[in-house]
Amino acid sequence: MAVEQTYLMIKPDAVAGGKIGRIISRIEDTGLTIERMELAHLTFEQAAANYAEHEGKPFYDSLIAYIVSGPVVKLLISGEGAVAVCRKLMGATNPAEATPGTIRGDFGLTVDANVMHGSDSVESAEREVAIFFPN
Ligand code: IDP
Ligand code: MG
Repeated sequence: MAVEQTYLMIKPDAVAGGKIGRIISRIEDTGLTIERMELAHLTFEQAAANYAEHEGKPFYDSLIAYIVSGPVVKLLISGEGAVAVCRKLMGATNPAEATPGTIRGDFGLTVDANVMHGSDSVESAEREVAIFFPN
């Protein structure tokens, strides 16, 4: 594996639910490096750019409305195999199917408010980092 960057985001349900600290602890426990971290309210344009691959799907409109509904925590993470390490740490998209011990398995309840976003490939990560940390 190579040193990679990945983009993670703690979603509005987890921020509102007071789970930032516990989620950050789990990210730190992996040994990966937190390069940037910022509490922010996403613009509609950022949300649409991040989820462009899902445009036209039945859940797209509610996904965009949800992700701009409250503050999120944006994270730029780096380290050996960072993309795959973080996907494993997050668990399956649907918290009901996510393994206990994963962030979604432990802190999530529904697929539409599933605690975290994480880039699914090195290519996605490059695209997403450019959207959320342009400087
Ligand atoms: P991922 O977040 O695990 O990469 P994606 O398939 O990329 O999953 O979907 C993006 C987000 O869209 C998910 O995190 C979830 O919040 C939402 N989503 C995905 N599939 C569904 C669905 O069937 N119903 C409602 N929301 C969904
Ligand atoms: Mg995805």
